[in-house]
Amino acid sequence: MKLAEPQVCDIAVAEGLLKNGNGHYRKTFDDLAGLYADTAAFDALLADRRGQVAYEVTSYTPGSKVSDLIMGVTRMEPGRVGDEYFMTRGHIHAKGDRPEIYYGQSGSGLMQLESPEGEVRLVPIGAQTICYVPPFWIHRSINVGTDDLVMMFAYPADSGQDYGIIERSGGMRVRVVDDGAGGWTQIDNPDWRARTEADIAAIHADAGAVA
Ligand code: S6P
Ligand code: ZN
Repeated sequence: MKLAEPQVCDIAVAEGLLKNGNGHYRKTFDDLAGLYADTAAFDALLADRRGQVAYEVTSYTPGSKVSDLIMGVTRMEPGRVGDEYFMTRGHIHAKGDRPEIYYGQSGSGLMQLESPEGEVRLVPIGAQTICYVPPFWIHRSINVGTDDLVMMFAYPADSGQDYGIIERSGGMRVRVVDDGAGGWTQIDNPDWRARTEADIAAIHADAGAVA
């Protein structure tokens, strides 16, 4: 059996990039319409920063089998839209039972996790923090610092991402905002709608687990 060759990549921490990978995408602020609560503040930000990168992902994908791992780096700009800190779109893995690890490289972030039933966890991530995102948790990263947030990640290559789950519930259950003293605090998202039993059952049915 011909085995895959090892792949060696470097994490350029200051640039926030994985070098020698095979994937790279950027999300500009224009791509993030609808993500933040304060739409007037978002429009003001866009007027200044249209076309500029909010976050970017560089990665290495060896293949698409469950037995492969995708590894990569997310770099996110610091800042806020109104009171709300910059964040990624967030998703659940399309095969919901696929886990992920995030490994902080620089900056100050949070991993926001939400279970299908609506439990919330906010896990601080700094350099050298490694966070295990268990199966079935919706996850997004948030930059609560004043510098770029750079995190390495790895997850099974057949996981896929379902972004609609957050839109369907009116956003995630809490929003992370400036606490007025240079830190962060969480507030309830009044638009959030709990998932139904049928929604939750569908998430588990899409697990894709091998028995
Ligand atoms: C993929 C993994 C990361 C994120 C990246 C951007 O499962 O969690 O690669 O894709 O941090 O976040 P998002 O929410 O825009 O995909
Ligand atoms: Zn993920």
